[in-house]
Amino acid sequence: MRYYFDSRSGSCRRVSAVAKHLGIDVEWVSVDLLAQESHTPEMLKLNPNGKLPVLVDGDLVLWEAAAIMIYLCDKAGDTTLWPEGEARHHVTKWMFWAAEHFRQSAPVYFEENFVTKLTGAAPDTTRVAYAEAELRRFAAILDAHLAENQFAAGDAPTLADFDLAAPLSQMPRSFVPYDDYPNIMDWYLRLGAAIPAWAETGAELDRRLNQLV
Ligand SMILES: N[C@@H](CCC(=O)N[C@@H](CS)C(=O)NCC(=O)O)C(=O)O
Repeated sequence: MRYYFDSRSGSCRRVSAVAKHLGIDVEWVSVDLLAQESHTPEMLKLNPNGKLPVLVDGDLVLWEAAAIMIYLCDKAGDTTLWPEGEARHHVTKWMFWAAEHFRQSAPVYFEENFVTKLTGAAPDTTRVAYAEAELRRFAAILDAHLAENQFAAGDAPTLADFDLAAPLSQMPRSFVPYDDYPNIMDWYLRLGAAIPAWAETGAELDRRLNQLV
């Protein structure tokens, strides 16, 4: 299996953490997103979106981090991160909710508060104000849920936690105000403590992005 990734990406972090945590033997192929390497003709053949992560296993080519995470769990026969039965429906509920709602605001903050610093462009404050309204609407829901639950789908971490936690990876640079939500902040630390691969991939992401500024 070949896994194309950039360790500075929160989307790739989700897959990298699963591969490391489950000890799956993949060929790690580093792609430089800032050098536009995900848009070469070869990479666009694998993923026409020009995005990472991408996984290739024989004839199967997968993009979308969530699809790849599920594939890796199935391949490894894992039922901890990807539990069976009713629990799986709660995991997929939070995974879809993360993609459709909770994760939507973070890229706006990243682009306006970090990428503009690298390019010298002026931040678009109207865009950030809209992202903030959306963020606050959905963060309050996750925060209330985590007041009653250790992890998104119960007492142990699952793929849903990786999908929900990924946007917090860029918090030191994007300044999304997740720290107004104490249960979210506590859960994020709990996830890193429960899954060392989550903490390790976060440290590597920070190390490499801090080199840019
Ligand atoms: N929905 C996709 C998002 C992937 C994504 O946005 N990847 C970013 C890095 S975090 C990327 O490759 N951006 C490069 C580009 O758009 O050119 C997933 O979950 O895999």
